Amino acid sequence: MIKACIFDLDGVIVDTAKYHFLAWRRLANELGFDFTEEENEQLKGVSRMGSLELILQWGGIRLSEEEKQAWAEKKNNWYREYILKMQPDEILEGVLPFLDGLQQRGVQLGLGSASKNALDIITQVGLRNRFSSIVDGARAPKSKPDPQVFLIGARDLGRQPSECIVFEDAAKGIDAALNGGFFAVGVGREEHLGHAHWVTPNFIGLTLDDILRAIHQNA
Ligand code: B16
Ligand code: MG
Repeated sequence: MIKACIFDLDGVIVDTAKYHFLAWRRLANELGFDFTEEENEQLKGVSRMGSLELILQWGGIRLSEEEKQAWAEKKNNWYREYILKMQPDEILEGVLPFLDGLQQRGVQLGLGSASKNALDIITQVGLRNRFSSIVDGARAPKSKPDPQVFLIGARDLGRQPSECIVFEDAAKGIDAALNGGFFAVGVGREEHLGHAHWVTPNFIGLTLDDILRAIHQNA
């Protein structure tokens, strides 16, 4: 029986991935190189410092620990300029009716994000009070594919992982959910998320029954 749904934030509830990309790209450009949207895909669900390490590798750049901290802070300030302007109309299409449907059925809602900005984003788009558990990058320092972020969420809600569905847009987030023993639904493209129990392009018109049918067929 599914008692709770735990949602990733970036790329599932809102499209902040585009703001991360703009801010990281600005950092790369200032350091004298560039990277592609395909490379950016590898940053989804990865912590801030983990993302910086990858980007510096792509650019073939070595920095001291102090320099890395300074660049990560710069990037975060650029990123925050975008997120602090976010409005409720940036909630991805289909998400609100889907959350409504879950709440009407008494399914608990949790948020599980690697982002240390998660609370600000969810407040900005007016969804903070919807979630009974919010686990962000500060509460769960271990980066996905470690299941820590979702395990803390399940514990907050008083549920076993086998009673929860995790919704994720990142391949590493699906790994994290599977590593923790959760049902995993990929939100995005099959080619990136094919290892999930089921993949949907988005939440438009989706119901919990559609998902239960699909994940039980694929389990
Ligand atoms: P911050 P999610 C993740 O959020 C993003 O996908 C990832 O690109 C980002 O580097 C990470 O949060 C950390 O974000 O710099 O705001 O702490 O997808 O797990 O909600
Ligand atoms: Mg994400």
